[in-house]
This record gives sequence, C-alpha cells and structure tokens, in this order.
Amino acid sequence: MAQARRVIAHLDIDAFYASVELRRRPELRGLPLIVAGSGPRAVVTTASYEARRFGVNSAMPAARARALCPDAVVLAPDFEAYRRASGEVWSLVREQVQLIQSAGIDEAYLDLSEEPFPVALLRRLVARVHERTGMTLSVGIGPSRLVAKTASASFKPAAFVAMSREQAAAHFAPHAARVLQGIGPKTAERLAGLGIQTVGQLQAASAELLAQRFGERMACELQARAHFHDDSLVEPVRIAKSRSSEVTFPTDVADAATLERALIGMAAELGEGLRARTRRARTIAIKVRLDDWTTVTRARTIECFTDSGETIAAVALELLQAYSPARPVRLLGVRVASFEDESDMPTRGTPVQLVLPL
Ligand code: TTP
Ligand code: MG
Repeated sequence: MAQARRVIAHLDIDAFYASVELRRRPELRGLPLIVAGSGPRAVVTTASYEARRFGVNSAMPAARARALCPDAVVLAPDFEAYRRASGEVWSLVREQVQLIQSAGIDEAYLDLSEEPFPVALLRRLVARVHERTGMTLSVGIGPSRLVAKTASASFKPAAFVAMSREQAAAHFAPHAARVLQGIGPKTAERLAGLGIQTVGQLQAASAELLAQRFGERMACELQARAHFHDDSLVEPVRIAKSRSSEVTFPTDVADAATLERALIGMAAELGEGLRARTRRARTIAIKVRLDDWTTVTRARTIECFTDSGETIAAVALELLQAYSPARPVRLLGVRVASFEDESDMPTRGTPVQLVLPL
C-alpha cells in the first residue's frame, strides 16, 4: 500500500574526526586542522573547514595537504575516540527516533513519516546533539533517501534543508551528475562521453541513447535518479555479529606451512575489514574441514579487543597447531566475533536486515 507521505532525513556529522579532536583541544578552534596518519603513504582522513579552504580534502596524501596548508595542525587519528563519539551522537538520536539506518560512523537515515512534526523534532535533535556532544549535524529532509542525502551533502556544514522531489530536481539540475548517489567517477565519465555533464542534461537525455550505452535497466535507473525518484526504504541494519573468511583449496593440503600462510592471509584480510568498519573483536576461531569432510571449529576469546591482523593470525595459528589436522585439509577458515560495540547494536524497529557474514 502506498504511503500517504514519506519524510526521510539524512544526518551527517560535520568534519567528524576533526570535531572530535577540537572538542578535547578547544585551543585549536578556528585553526586549520588535518587528521592524518604519518609515514610516506599516509592520507588525510578529514580536515576542518578552515583547512578545506586551502584545498585540503579527505583521501589526499598527507604530504600534499601539508604543502597546501603548511600552517595546519596535523593530528594522528584516534579511532577509539571517534568510535566513542559516534556512539554518543547516535544514542541521543535513537532516544528520539525509532526507524534509523546507519550509513557509516558519522551518518544515518531516519524515517520520520509517522512523526506529526518531523522538522521540529529534527531541530530539537540537532540542538540536543550539539549541546551534549559539541558535534554539529548537517540535516537534509525530503520524500526519499536520495533527496535527503543530496540535500545534506550539498548544504553542509550545519545544513538544515528540506526539499520536495520537484525542488531537488530543479535545484540540482545545473550541478554535476556526480552529486547523485550511485553515480561514481566511472559512470560520470561514461555519461560525459555522451555529452551529459549535469543532472539537468541527464533529465533531458534521450532514453534510447542512454539505453544503448548503459542497457535499458541502468538507463531507467539513472534517469529516475536525475528526477530524484527513489522509493528505497530506511531499513534498520543489524550489524553482523561475526565476520569470517575461508578458502577451499584446489587440492587438499597436508603441508603445515601452506595452511599457515593461508591463515595469515585471511587474518590480515579480516583485520583490514575490522579497521575499515572501526570495529574490534575478541573471539577468534578457525574452521578446518578435512578431506573426509570431518569439520571442526576451535575458538579462543582473548583478553583485549583487537583489529590487528597479526593478533588474529597469532591466535589462529595457535589454534591450528593445537588441533594439528591428522589428514589433508580441504577447507580452512578464520572467524572473528564478540565485537566491542555489540551492546550499541540497534535493537528497535523492523525490518531487520542482516549484513554479511562474508
Ligand atoms: P565524511 O562525513 O565524508 O566527512 P567529514 O565528516 O569529515 O566531513 P563533512 O561531513 O563535514 O564533509 O566522513 C566521516 C569521517 O570518516 C571523517 O571525519 C573521516 C573518515 N573518512 C576517512 O577516514 N577517509 C575518507 O576518505 C573519508 C571521506 C572520510
Ligand atoms: Mg561527515
């Protein structure tokens, strides 16, 4: 059944990592601030808006950022602090709103269709978050996720913008097609090949031409986006309770060194995945399937939470050595579980959609 009225908001914390740093170092307020690792391959994670004026941006090599803005204060990232700050902000939001879909450490979609006064609620929420945490939220409001996200992203920092679909289609018409979520650099390049640079040009493009280049389905989808048609739902996402990686060998493996190399590779991959999601786990398990299909798992829970591939590998190797497979191995896997932030998992709202396991 079609809903009479959809009100979706997209919330994104302004200059997130930099704001967390400024909260505990207020003396740096107003100065250009860059959060970046050190070393020759370090990149900028974020920069305060003062530093962005010098052309500094996320994902830029730190060395280039320093060259563009030599007076900037450069701090090393403190992921633990960011995780905590993120938890503070989203717990406050969850106190007021049931239907939330997290979209990363500093952004989320809210479905406020059932709220009698959604704009007033959001105003109060933004003020409360600022008062309690010192963080500023940018808010986009619209009939869809697409309108809400495009609005918050385009008007940040400190955005608070509501738009109808028609207003968004008119307002963003002169903007580069890339403002539309789902149009990345590759699609933008292919569109440019057809002479389509802007959202407006995509709106007006010939459907046949687009279908020839992208296929009918994608052409339709692209043009719908350009007109800001989007009926995707805000779906509360239950964060995966464990992550795993496993390999089935092309031929069964009896050699311990080969098994160990495979474990180390999978542990490194899991560590990377955890760091990318700023999560840490405490239980490490292995799964071994022998050539006769005997399958065993062995697990250990360690003292401290970890996101390090080396730590995961060390425990996994110990477990493997202790088990010491008596027959050639057909499949080997590593799993991590017992995440640090499990108690922060969304528990309210339906439907629940499980993400992964790998
Ligand atoms: P964003 O919301 O994209 O950026 P931001 O919050 O720093 O700034 P704003 O929203 O005001 O534009 O990302 C949130 C955090 O994620 C950011 O503070 C740092 C981290 N991040 C990276 O580590 N690498 C990146 O390339 C990006 C884009 C973000
Ligand atoms: Mg942000």
